[in-house]
Amino acid sequence: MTAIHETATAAASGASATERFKSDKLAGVANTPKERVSLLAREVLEAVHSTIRRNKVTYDEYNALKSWLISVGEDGEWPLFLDVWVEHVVEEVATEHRQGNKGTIEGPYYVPDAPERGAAGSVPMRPDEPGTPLVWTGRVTSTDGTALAGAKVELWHADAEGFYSQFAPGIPEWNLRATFTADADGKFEIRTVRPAPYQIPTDGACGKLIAAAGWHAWRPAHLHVKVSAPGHELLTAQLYFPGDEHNDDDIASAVKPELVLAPHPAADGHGEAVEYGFVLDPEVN
Ligand code: MBD
Ligand code: FE
Repeated sequence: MTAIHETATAAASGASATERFKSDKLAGVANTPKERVSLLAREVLEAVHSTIRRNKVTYDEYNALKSWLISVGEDGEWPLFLDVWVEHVVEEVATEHRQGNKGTIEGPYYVPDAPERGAAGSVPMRPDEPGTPLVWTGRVTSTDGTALAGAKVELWHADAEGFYSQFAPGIPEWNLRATFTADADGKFEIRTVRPAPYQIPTDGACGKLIAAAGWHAWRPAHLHVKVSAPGHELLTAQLYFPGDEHNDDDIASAVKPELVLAPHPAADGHGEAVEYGFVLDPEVN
């Protein structure tokens, strides 16, 4: 299509994602006992060893793996690889105690501090932003039903061609990214456009694995959100659209039935409207 898409390479998106994933993440595990590090590292290695033994992995296969792992780093695709094939289980374990909203994985393309839009407004978009207009109304409550006035709803999503601002080149900064603040009743109203199904980059190391294994590279169309309120657990989720052919075979295994929206034609005949609210779990101290 345009030059924008010719330059939206895996290496470019990967480099941005790697750059944005700050190295200070190690601070959070500074007090981890050696015993736990040893246990986790040993179990992962044992799983690799047993795969090699069971399947009689050859030197050619070992060398291909080694070369491929090197290229994951060179292409900046560790964030993509981990978020697509590992994060969903971490999310499952981290949130299994919750009574409130289901969440799902964050993925590689969140950027904090998106422009503020108050309780109601339009996300930043280009004047000719392609895609069906979508008006989304909802309410943020605690598990006991109380409205969470002032709750933050951070939204980010791909455009109608599957590209994320700040990661694909040629898209204005903050395009389709915004922060909303729930009103006194916990309510918000978001105007955006429907995103497209998303194909993860196929020209880098992750794409090589997908092609070599005969998998597909698709995620269903999705809206990403982080919903937060004082005294409550941060909810990271994605919302999906009914009937998307990839809802049942998301490459990132991140779809849950509770996260599928039910949009309907807007009353003014212009695009679609949808209602979806969030229930946050109080923090346990
Ligand atoms: C995405 O947009 C995404 O949400 C995930 C989880 C992985 C790759 C791209
Ligand atoms: Fe995404």
